[in-house]
Amino acid sequence: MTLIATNNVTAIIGMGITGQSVARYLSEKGQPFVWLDTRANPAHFDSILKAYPGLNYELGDLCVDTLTAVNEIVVSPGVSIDCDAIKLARAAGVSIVGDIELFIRENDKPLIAITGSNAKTTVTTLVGEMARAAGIEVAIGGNIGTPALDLLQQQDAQCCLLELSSFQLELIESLNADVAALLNISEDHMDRYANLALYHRAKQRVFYGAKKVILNRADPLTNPPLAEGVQRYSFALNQPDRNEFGLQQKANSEWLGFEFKALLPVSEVKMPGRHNLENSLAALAIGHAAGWPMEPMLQVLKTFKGLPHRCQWVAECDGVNFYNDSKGTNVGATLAALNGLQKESGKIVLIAGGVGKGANFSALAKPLTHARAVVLIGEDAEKIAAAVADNVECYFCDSLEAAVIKSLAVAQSGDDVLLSPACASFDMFSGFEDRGNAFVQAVKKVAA
Ligand code: UMA
Ligand code: ADP
Repeated sequence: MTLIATNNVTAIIGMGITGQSVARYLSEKGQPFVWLDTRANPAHFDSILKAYPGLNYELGDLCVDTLTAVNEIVVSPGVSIDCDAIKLARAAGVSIVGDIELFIRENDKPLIAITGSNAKTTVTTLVGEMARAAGIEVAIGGNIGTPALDLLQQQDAQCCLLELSSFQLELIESLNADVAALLNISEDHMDRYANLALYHRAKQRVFYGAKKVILNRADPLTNPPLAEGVQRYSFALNQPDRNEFGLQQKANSEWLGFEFKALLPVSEVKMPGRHNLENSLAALAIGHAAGWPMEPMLQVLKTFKGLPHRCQWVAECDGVNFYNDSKGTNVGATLAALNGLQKESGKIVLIAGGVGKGANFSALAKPLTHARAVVLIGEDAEKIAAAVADNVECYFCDSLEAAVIKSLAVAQSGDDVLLSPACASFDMFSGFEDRGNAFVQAVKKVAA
């Protein structure tokens, strides 16, 4: 069915959880809308029709006449704005925004915004735990799962915490966050961006209008544009200086520190891997910038074990430890996991492969020189092999279960087997959780 929208109507594109939150929000405001989805049969269509009797909707190719006739288009993050219909609407003066822009217009609470190519969900969760430990009621949403507009319902919240993707940041005019953090930048979503510079530009939008900024001083691409009166804090694994979080030596051991003060021995941080020390420092920097007390934040680091599917220890078999890093869906994440788990004795057998999203895998070659082997699965297995085979032994397997068996066969006692695919999972699984669960099952089978 095609219904042409009229003026003073908002268009929503996408019937996923973002689109549904926008529809709820506009309905409450009494704002009429037309709802579009480019799929012929979107997943939640039947329940949407039930919830909105008489809905004005369009399925299939976006209709230029509809999009140029509305006042504003709210585009879901998974929908690219680089298409003719949206471009023509913009040229015709129609406002193109995302759900986060609608959220910013309404939100009157302090806002913390976190982005980066990797570690967003870990750091956002950690910061949320730190807020609670400091006695602050916090509403958490965005890319982490709860759509931002739903946070407006959490009236008791004293502060809002958003994890933001580049897709969401693209559609924001000015975020004006009280604290904005850019954790790291490495290639991701290269099937949606023509080059790294465009992706980087989208990520930098987290800093627009920010009062306090957090950057990673080991990653120059996280440097915010210069602006007067903006308080800067940084984190990295080196020795901290003024306004810096980092690692320092105290009594022959390594400590997390701020400026010249040692805060917590590294040995007391519960999350595994050196990259999680970076994440701990980033979270402390964000909490400190938000004005929260240090002591309860440090207590959280002593108990927070990290999230499932992120460098999670699974089991040990014949002296070989298995780690599930199924959420390692790009090259930067896999590099962090490889470096993070590296130890003095024992080598890593890496299981990688899947849907590469147009990535260049060559950055994996050098660190894999130190690995025992790479076991490859999925659509882009050959592509990864082409990039790394000169540096490390490569094996190909038809399934993740076969890859686990092969990994155990090539590993030696003291080695680690790491599933960190550097790829999305959709060629073989319904998502990274499904892939991680399949890995855990296969490991438990060989370890039984
Ligand atoms: N759709 C189209 N045309 C397209 C693509 C999608 O019409 O070209 C429709 C689909 O048919 C579907 C709807 O859009 O009906 C889905 O919208 P969506 O892809 O924007 O997904 P949502 O369900 O709204 O979830 C989004 C984020 N998804 C993406 O960015 C792809 C979720 O992040 C986020 O949790 C949620 O909003 C709440 O903010 C997920 C994600 O994969 C976890 N994010 C990427 C990542 O982390 O790498 C960026
Ligand atoms: P995101 O939400 O950005 O995808 P997650 O917290 O879910 O981030 O972690 C995703 C993956 O990023 C992990 O599985 C791990 O491989 C990698 N990772 C974790 N910490 C870091 C870090 N500090 N730098 C780079 N990669 C990291």
